[in-house]
Amino acid sequence: MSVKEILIHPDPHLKKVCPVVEAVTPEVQALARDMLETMYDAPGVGLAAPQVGSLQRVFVMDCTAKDEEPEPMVLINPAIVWTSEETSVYNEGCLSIPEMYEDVERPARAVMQFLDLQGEQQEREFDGLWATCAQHELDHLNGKLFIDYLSGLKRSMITKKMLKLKKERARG
Ligand code: K1U
Ligand code: ZN
Repeated sequence: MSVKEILIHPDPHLKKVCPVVEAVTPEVQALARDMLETMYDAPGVGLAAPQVGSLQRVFVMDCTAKDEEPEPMVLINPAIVWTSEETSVYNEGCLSIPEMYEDVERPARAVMQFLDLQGEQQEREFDGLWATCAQHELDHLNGKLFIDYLSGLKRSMITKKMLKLKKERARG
């Protein structure tokens, strides 16, 4: 297992739609395990494959609180099959847009179907941070970032800040 580099916005990988995973191979399983290690190391509550430069339809998440037993989840080919009419607003962050947090409104609850790490079909209902995070991660697999829900002005201000951060990091 290894911790992978997390790509920072703007990056072409973060704008691509990830194709469906045809088979849950040992390579896909290894990617998912590396993504969990990278997510916990960051630390974050979710991570999608394009954020580590892999255009696979895979994300991982664990939204348990610090005092709870960890619940690492791997979702392959996730699809939303139901969302609540009720919405919730969460001050979202993104590991590809460090230190920027903005309110985003999304359905408060969502049911997703997906394949787990063993390739078994699963269906789960998410609420609270789990629902927000699952929708944020699914957006990543469709080339969408949380800043795409903001005004053009806010989005371009954040993008400029990220370009500056990337330049500083490249200089070392
Ligand atoms: O997709 C990502 O970039 C991960 C992102 C997920 C997310 C967070 C909040 C709302 C929606 C989606 C993060 O994990 S940002 C970091 C974060 O929220 C966090 C970090 C440490 C402890 C707890 C939360
Ligand atoms: Zn993100």
